[in-house]
Amino acid sequence: MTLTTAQLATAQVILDRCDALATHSSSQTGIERVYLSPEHRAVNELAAEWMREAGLAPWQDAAGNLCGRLEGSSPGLPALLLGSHLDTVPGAGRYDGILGVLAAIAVVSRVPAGELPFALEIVAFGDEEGTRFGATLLGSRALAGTWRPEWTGLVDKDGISLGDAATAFGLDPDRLGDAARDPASLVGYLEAHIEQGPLLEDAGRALGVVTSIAAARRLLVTLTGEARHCATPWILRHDALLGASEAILAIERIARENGSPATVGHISVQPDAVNVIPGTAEFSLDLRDESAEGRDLTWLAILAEIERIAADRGLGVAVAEAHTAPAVQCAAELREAIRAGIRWTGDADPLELHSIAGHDAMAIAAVTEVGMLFVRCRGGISHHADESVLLEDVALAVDALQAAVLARAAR
Ligand code: HGY
Ligand code: MN
Ligand code: MN
Ligand code: MN
Repeated sequence: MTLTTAQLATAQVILDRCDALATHSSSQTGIERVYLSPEHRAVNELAAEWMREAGLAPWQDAAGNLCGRLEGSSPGLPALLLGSHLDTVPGAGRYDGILGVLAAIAVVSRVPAGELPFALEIVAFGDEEGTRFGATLLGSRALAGTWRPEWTGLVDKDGISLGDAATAFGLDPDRLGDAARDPASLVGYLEAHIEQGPLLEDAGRALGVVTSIAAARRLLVTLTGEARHCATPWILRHDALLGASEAILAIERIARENGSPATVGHISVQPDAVNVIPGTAEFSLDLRDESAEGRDLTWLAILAEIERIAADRGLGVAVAEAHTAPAVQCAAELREAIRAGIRWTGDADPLELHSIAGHDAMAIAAVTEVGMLFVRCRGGISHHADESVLLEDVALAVDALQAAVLARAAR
């Protein structure tokens, strides 16, 4: 499909907006924007402005998600949600989540009010990444009605509680769960997102249909030995960091054998001094698999190996669960709508992909059907400043998302 100047201009607006959002960062060395921060407020204001330009009257929901609604053929019809997230990991790129929100705004600005048999609602979620308070998908879980009141007691690395951050943001910490939507008010949820993997690029495709999202589990493992002077003989040492090092290599081996992606992205030791044997070592484990059963079997094998290593080294083991999410299947009907959308852009046989990355769609699946469109990103690189997308792919993504909405409307 040859793209017109107008299609490319739409995509250029989206890329320019991604650049504008990227300036709202709490860090000077890369983008970082967390839930309920001043940067969160700033990007909501900016995106609200763009929603107004698209003819919407945006509002912020009880959890700090930014929403905008276009009525369908009569006022008050159930809504098809289009969205993704505006928060980022530390050292983020410009497109993870953000591209999906801006593509949704572009689609809604092309659709006349009163045209569709459902309303269209854009949602820009305030928390998907979960990097500030440890629990993840907070914005989307609030909308899905799975908010837990005890989350207001979670604290960030500066000791600020989620409740206090919500108050500073202008929200009522006791009413964050009021963002919940009635399932009867929803038709479904469509999310466009960069692939965050190399499969589309390898296949020479711009877009793909997501089939399912991986089951995930996040754990914190603490090994406890004895902090001692570095003059201590080997035979008397119980070095928690050596145990953790062996455990982490075992995690790699077991996870590779089982085909379950596993990442240890955080480690800390105590007392954390050059001339003291580490007495405790704490590390995170993010474990994923196409099925919850596969994920849990991998974890049981990992845990057995950690316990063996700890016993050999005379270490204690403690495990805390931080997050568990089941695998989510994209709804057949919305997969078909996305497939029709991609076909409309000229790809007769769209590639289907399983998502190892987590998405707001995982949380939204608790309240309505979900479907996802993946957009090629260079080298599959994400969660890094080098995230990059092609102008042409962004133009195709907007067309495909719009065509998917129309396909769902025509059902
Ligand atoms: O962790 C994830 O997969 C997502 O990018 N938040
Ligand atoms: Mn991410
Ligand atoms: Mn994302
Ligand atoms: Mn000494």
